[in-house]
Amino acid sequence: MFTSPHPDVEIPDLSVYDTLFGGIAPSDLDRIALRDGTTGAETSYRQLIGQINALAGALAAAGIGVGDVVALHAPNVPAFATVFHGILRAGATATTVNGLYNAEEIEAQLRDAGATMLFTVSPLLPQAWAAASACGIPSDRVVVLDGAEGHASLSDLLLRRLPAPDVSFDPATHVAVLPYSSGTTGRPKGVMLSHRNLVANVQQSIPQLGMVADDRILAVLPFFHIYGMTVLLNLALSRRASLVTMPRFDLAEFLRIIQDFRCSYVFIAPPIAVALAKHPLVDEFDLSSVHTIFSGAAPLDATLGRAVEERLGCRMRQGYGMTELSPVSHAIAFQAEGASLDSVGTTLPNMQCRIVDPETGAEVDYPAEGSDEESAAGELLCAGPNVMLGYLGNEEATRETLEDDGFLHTGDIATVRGDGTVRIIERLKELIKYHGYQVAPAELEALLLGHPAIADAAVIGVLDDEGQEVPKAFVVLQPGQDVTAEALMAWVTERVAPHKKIRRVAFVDAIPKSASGKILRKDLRAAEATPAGS
Ligand code: 4UW
Repeated sequence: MFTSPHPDVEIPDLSVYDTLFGGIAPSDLDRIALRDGTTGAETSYRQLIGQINALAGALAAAGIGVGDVVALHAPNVPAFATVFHGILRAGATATTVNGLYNAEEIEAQLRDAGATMLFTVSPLLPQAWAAASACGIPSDRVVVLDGAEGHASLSDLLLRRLPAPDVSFDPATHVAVLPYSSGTTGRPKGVMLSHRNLVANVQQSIPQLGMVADDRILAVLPFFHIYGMTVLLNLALSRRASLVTMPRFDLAEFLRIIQDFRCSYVFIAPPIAVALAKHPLVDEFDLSSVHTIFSGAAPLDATLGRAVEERLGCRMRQGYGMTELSPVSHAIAFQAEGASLDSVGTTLPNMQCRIVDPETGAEVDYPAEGSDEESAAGELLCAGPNVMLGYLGNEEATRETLEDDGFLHTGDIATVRGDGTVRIIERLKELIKYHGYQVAPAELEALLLGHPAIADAAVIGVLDDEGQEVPKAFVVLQPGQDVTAEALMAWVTERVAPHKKIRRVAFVDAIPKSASGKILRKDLRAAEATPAGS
């Protein structure tokens, strides 16, 4: 195995709340924790901590505490931080729900997670309420942050000014959050992350991500996803930086907020890098406040990254991680001037990694430390204090992903170089990333099989003209059936969140399958890489 080139960091044996806010310096209380990028409204650390405690008190009074799961379904608004940390402060578990989900998708997560309460916002209430009521969650347990008739609002709960409860649990085993991820195979599963997992990942990320209290950090990556949750809601707040929230991506608004709020540190996914490198609008804004742009969640093209650095006159960095790793496992250090963008950087402190042949499980030979050599490619496995406890209620999936010795299968093919940098070569697992959002092929395949004209189907990710991944379906029609690609895509669009749309369709005679009936995605990908007619 190989380890981090960085010295280990101390991981306090505390809850997320106690780590982040327990020992806050009095001089930090009046710093601004959150700025609403849309309205400009400010929340200080003092106000945020007061709200977190008041919400925890109201939750406790409603009987919510250790053992309960509360769903949080909202775009990036400052109140998200209050609710997220309030749920954890009350000892309950937060399951964060994608704001783009339709009622059926929300319901599936609420049921699987066993949520008994839901926080949402008024524009998302129709689908949230449909899902909650289908699961038997009563209207008084559906709280609308900005208020709506028939439901409590966040301010109703905060105005009760109830003291936070005394809760006790073991940070190492108590589940703090349940984000959903499809992992290496199948449908989305609840990823059990403990308080210790989240606390560890904050401490592990500090040396390489280098945020400081004077940073104004643009929070456009969704808080519900583990990247935004850990890097923005936990890490940035632990550094006493200021988060500038943006509820949804829109290029002009993104650029305006950076300019007007003088944002210094911006976390993105690769499609935003494409816009920053190429879009003419970028020249119309003053982006001189930005010192660093950090990309993650999908592969960043090195040339594209350089183009962004040159155009904006800032440093570009890349990180890698996955929900099951809380999520950060690798990052190009903030301080590494001139670092090549062709890697995801070095392993975080307190972690161990292996690269193994995915067929045989044999470990590759690692290059000598400091040499220019690169190992052979294989599946990356990671161990450390940030590795999840397991998948909720799915021991089989947990066993397939997590080895007994604590190493987690990432499902990504990687190499490591003598300088400790890791390169992600390709994805071995089924997962598709559309603009950094997870799309589980198994979910789309099950949906397609429910279409009356379809006999068989498989879904993989293919690259569009910008080099970004999009879902493509291979479809076998029932004998005598006729349906156009456009009609099929429209049919899927009506039934899934926008990021899960099928964007390409190919009609084929058969889906390649192994003897055991597994879809041979490798063969579909290989056929895709070979130009038609060759
Ligand atoms: N290059 C190639 C990358 C990369 C990548 C992710 O939805 P999940 O489970 O989780 C994430 C987490 C992203 C992330 C976490 C911490 C961090 O610092 C950072 O960058 C600043 C990003 O996306 O998807 C996990 C899967 O996404 C792919 C890879 O396949 C991984 O298993 N992935 N980052 N830089 N691929």
